[in-house]
Amino acid sequence: MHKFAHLADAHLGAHREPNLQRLELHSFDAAMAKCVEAGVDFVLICGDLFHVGIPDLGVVDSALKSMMRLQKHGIPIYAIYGSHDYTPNGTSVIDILNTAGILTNLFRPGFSGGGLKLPVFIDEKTGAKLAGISARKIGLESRYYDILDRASLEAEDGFKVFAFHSGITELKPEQLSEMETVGIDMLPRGFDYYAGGHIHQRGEYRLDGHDRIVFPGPLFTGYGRDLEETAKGERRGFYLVEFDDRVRTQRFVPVDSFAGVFREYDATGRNSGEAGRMISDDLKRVDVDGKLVVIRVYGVLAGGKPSDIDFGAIRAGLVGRGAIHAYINRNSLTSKESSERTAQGLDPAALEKSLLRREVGRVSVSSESLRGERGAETGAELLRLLRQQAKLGESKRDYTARMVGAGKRALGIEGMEKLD
Ligand SMILES: [Mn+2]
Repeated sequence: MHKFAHLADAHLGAHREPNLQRLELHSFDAAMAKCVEAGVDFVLICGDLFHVGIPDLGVVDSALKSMMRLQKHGIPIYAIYGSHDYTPNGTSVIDILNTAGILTNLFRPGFSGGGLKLPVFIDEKTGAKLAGISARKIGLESRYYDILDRASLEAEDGFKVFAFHSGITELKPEQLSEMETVGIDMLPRGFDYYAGGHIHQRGEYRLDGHDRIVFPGPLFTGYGRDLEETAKGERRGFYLVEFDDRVRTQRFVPVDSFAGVFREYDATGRNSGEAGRMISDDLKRVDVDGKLVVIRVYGVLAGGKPSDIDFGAIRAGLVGRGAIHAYINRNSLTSKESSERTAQGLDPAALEKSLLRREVGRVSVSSESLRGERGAETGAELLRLLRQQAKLGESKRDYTARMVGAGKRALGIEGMEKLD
C-alpha cells in the first residue's frame, strides 16, 4: 500500500509576533516530521505554503530545513501555488524551491489554440499521476478552468490526483459569498482524489463525478479568524491517504500547536470604562498560563468609543500572566457615539474587494474596464502592486519604473496581460 500526505494553507510568515511565528514554523516542522514518521511516499502541498510570494528569508530558511527532512528520506514534495504564493510580476519563493529541487511545481501549463493543457506528473515510486492548477490573483484562476483541456486529463488511466487551490461553488457557505469559486464541472472528472486548498475549513466532500474532494484547512492559522477557531478547539493538520489502484483510506492527522482559550464579551449597553472592567475582571478568573488567548468583543457601547478601552493593557496583563499571545478581535464592537465600523468575518483580500465593489460606482470614469466588477478587480490588483516595496539594492528610479510599468499593465493601458 502506498501513502501520501496532503496539506495546504500553511501561510508561513503570516505572523510577525515572535511567539506566534515560532509556533507557526514549529507546526510546519512537526507536520514534515509526521510525514516522515508515517512513511509517506510523497507530499502534496496545495497552495499558500507561504503567506506572501516573497517572504522573510528567516521564514524561508526555517521552512527549508523542515522540508529537507523529507529530502533526506527521498520523499518528494509536489506543489501548486496558492493565491498568496503569487507575485504579480516577479519570481515567487515557490519558483526558487522548484528550481532548487526541493519541490516540484505541478502547474506548468501549455497554452495552445486558446486551450490550456496540463502536464501529468507520474510519481516515480508509486506510479500515481498528479496534475494541478495553481491559483492566480484573487480568484482569477477561473479563467484557467474556462480553457482547460479536461478530456485529455480524463483519458489518463491509473491512480490520479488533481490538485487545486479554489473554492467550489457548490460547496460555498453563505458567509463566503464574496469569494470567487469555480463550479465543480470545471474540474476534470474521474480522478481518485481532489486535493484542495484555499478554504480555511477542513472538509471532505463528494459531488457528482468527483468522489473525494478534500480540504485540509490551514495547517496552523492564516488569519485572526483561524486563530479564533483554533482557540475554540478546531484541530489543524493534514490528510494521510493510503492507496493502491484507488484510495483505500483517508484520515486527518492533527498537528496541535497550542492550547487555546477563547472568551467572548458582549459590551452592549455598557460604556467603555465598564466594558474594559468587565473584560479584565473575567479574564482574572481564567488560567492563561502557557496558552494562546483569543478574545472577541462585540456589541454597541452605550458611551465612549471602542478605542477608549485599553486593550493594550489587557493584552499586557495576559502576557504577564504567562499567555503565549493574546489576540483581540474587536471588529464588531461599535459605539453609539462613533460610527467606527469595519466589516467582520472577511479575510483582508475579501474585505478589500467588497469595499472596492461598494465604492467603484462613486467615481466617474470613462473606461468601461474601470466600472463594476472589472473595476473592482483592477482596483484590487493595483492595491496589491502598490504594496510591493523596493527590492534590496533597487534604485528609486528602477523601482518607480517597475511600479509604473506594473500599474500600466494592471490598468490595461500597455497591451493585454499575458495568461502565464
Ligand atoms: Mn490560504
